[in-house]
Amino acid sequence: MSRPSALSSDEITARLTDLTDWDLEDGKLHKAFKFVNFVEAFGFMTQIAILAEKMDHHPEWSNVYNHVEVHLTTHDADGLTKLDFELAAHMNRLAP
Ligand code: H2B
Repeated sequence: MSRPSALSSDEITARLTDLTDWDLEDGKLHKAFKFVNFVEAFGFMTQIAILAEKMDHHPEWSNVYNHVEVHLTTHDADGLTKLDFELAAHMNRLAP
């Protein structure tokens, strides 16, 4: 399957404006989610894990109790691609 190529910094800046509460950290898309408790946080991660596997595009993330911190990048492209923005949009959609 062909993989998308890395976006330019102009494209990244433009796409970031449509993405609520995400920023860039070390060149990766970054957001810190907070949920009411661990079950909500882990439920979110479970839904995203199923989507990520379908997309064949996987997040870098960590969970501590009700916090989920996410970094998105496309390792194959050595940068950000449209897949990172698609996965970020799914996360915004599924987080309460
Ligand atoms: N996820 C992310 N975030 N970046 C990738 O480059 C990537 C991936 N590549 N998931 C996929 C898997 C690749 O390794 C497989 C072989 O398609």
